[in-house]
Amino acid sequence: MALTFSDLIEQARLAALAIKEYGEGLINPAVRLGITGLSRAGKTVFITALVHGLVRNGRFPVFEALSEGRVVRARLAPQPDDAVPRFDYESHVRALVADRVWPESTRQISELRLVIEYQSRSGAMRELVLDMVDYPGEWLLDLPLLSKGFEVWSAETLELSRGEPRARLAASWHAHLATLDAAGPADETAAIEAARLFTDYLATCRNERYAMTLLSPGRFLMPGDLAGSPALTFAPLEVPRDGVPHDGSLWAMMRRRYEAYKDVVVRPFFRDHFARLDRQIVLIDALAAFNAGAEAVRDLERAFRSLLDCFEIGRRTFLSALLRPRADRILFAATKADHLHHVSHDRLEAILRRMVERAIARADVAGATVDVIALAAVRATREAEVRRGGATLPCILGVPAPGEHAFDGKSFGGRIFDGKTEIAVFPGELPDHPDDLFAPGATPFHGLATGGAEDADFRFVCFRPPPLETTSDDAPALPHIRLDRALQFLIGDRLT
Ligand SMILES: Nc1nc2c(ncn2[C@@H]2O[C@H](COP(=O)(O)OP(=O)(O)OP(=O)(O)O)[C@@H](O)[C@H]2O)c(=O)[nH]1
Ligand SMILES: [Mg+2]
Repeated sequence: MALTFSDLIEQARLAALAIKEYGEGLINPAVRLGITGLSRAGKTVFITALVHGLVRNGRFPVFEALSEGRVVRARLAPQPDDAVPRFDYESHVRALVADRVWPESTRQISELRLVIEYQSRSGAMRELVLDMVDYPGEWLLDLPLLSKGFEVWSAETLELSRGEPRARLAASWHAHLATLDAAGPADETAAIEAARLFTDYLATCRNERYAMTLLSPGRFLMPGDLAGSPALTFAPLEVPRDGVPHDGSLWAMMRRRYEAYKDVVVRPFFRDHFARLDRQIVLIDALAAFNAGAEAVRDLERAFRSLLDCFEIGRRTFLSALLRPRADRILFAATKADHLHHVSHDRLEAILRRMVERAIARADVAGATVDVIALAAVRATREAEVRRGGATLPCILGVPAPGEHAFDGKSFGGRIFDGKTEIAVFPGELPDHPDDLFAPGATPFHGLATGGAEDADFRFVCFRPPPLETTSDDAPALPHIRLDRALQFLIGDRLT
């Protein structure tokens, strides 16, 4: 692909950043940990639980530096970028631990720096600086736009919107689109209406019943400080993939805004937060997709493919290759594993491995160490065996969040949970063979998108965060599943 002027400027900026950080890194060894994940994947909870565990000496037996007693302390420190808000760790911990509610959806980018004081295996006292960034997951799917012009993006978005279940949800937007003349004069009212209907379509696709993930542009769903801005007033048009618009046409206007969106919103986000990572954890909530159905699972896979292609683009920039080692460890993590009995954790891992296997194959070639795990940053459930009709079902016990619907086995009752009562749930069994899930047109199970809740094979309920546990040395800690293994993989080697 030929380099455009914007690409060259971008590379020059990356060069300047890399040189600055290289100098800083000599004084203060830092690890920039990328916490990547789509909306609701569990990024904010992951960062909060990880920091809480490190600062409060949580129960992390697999995290060697801590279990060997070499971590002296971990403390929060002022972050490196003055222009980015601080991650509101204290409020998130208060919500999780004191109020036992989950943090709200993230609306803005934020950053947090943690300093781990530790003793190396040779006995020397050292510090490791860990920088983490949190952001709204919706924005992640803007990254694939960088390599696409308006016409290709329009064609792909329209093609996707013609498959089920999206076609049903796109009816109003499609009807309006049919009235537009792309080559006709630029019409602001038509552009506003098209953007509004297109945004409505994206929002409906995201609804938990359909749980579609491949939804861009990200700021349409989570505008941040751009709400109402003209940069968001565009929508796909029915135009040829390789066509060029006439000046003054609706097409030319939409194309200009699309490019402005990439320049003003997407490129800076990519530059500042993705092209400079040392380690990466990619969080994937496969269970929400299972609730919705097989089409949602395939959509999630498509979204990750297009995303992981972008990381390839990021890596190839010449200075990140020369001056700054790219992320040399990548962990793919299926989150919220506490929604399943542990007998299903291997299946969840196998499904995730199948979803990202192309990316894994490439990363192996490029020399990065890659692993896949199923984890729960915060474990909200316990396990139980429940006998029903002579059979023993592997169930989980937890307190459903207030407002969740009560159900019995597969049929929903009208009752709404009060947020206090503990229930036992058999969440369903994940498929044994991940390949069955991804074959086009396969319907290996039923989800909410195609029928009523009574017919759904899975129903992963939102449980309230758990009360604190007490560790062996009487410190209160948040329960988790394999958070320590994730930590060991991500930074264990930097604390030896
Ligand atoms: N049981 C359980 N639920 C979790 C866990 N992590 C996240 N969740 C659930 O998933 C929801 C989303 O988690 P967040 O951490 O806010 O997700 P996010 O990736 O920051 O989402 P955005 O801010 O929208 O991008 C939470 O409100 C919880 O309901 C976990 O470890 N266990
Ligand atoms: Mg968040």
